[in-house]
Amino acid sequence: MRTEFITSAAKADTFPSLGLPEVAFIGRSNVGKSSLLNALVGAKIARTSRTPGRTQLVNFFEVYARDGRYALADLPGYGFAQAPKAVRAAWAPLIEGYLESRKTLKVALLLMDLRREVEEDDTELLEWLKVHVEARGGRVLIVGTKADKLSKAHRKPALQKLGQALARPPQDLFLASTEDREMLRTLRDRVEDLLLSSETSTY
Ligand SMILES: Nc1nc2c(ncn2[C@@H]2O[C@H](COP(=O)(O)OP(=O)(O)OP(=O)(O)O)[C@@H](O)[C@H]2O)c(=O)[nH]1
Ligand SMILES: [Mg+2]
Repeated sequence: MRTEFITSAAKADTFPSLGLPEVAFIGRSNVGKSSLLNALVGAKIARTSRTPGRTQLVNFFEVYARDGRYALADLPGYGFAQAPKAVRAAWAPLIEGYLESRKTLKVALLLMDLRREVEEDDTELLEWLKVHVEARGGRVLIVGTKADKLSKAHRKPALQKLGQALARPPQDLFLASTEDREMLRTLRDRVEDLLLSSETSTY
């Protein structure tokens, strides 16, 4: 598996036309989007940071996997109160522009920190994903991140609680930790299956 950085874009009209099925990493600032992307492809290719709200662009990558090629989109995080007003104001149109225009978006990963409660902006985002992604036949998976920060016994219950709060079925819920190969493999297999299987892959 090889991954290449394609480009960064600040506006929908500069998003690249890749002609590949795409998976997007979406979620609150600092939830671990860039880290999970890196862990899934096994390369330090997306920039991560301890300071929330750093990624204010959509970053596109191309993956050459055993079963085919696909694209990854690392999106900027939302819900960071300390971000400058201009940054917060730019977020919604950028994400909505992405969701509206990205016809190749097959899988949206909505990342949620397992240790946090679901908040209003999370449910609002899920509504956008239903309207833009699911309505077009794409899939939305919920990923509970930083599982390593919880004891083993608390992981599944925390994930189930997330699923209930967001009203999503158990088969669409995944645990993730950048340190857990088994979790990463399970998630990657599911995502690649959705992206590359003949029924959904028309690109
Ligand atoms: N313990 C643990 N820490 C993690 C994990 N994933 C990410 N982190 C940490 O969480 C912080 C934020 O990670 P990022 O991947 O930059 O988060 P992001 O969602 O891309 O953040 P923005 O781009 O700012 O929205 C970093 O300090 C990471 O090291 C994980 O699975 N386990
Ligand atoms: Mg990031």
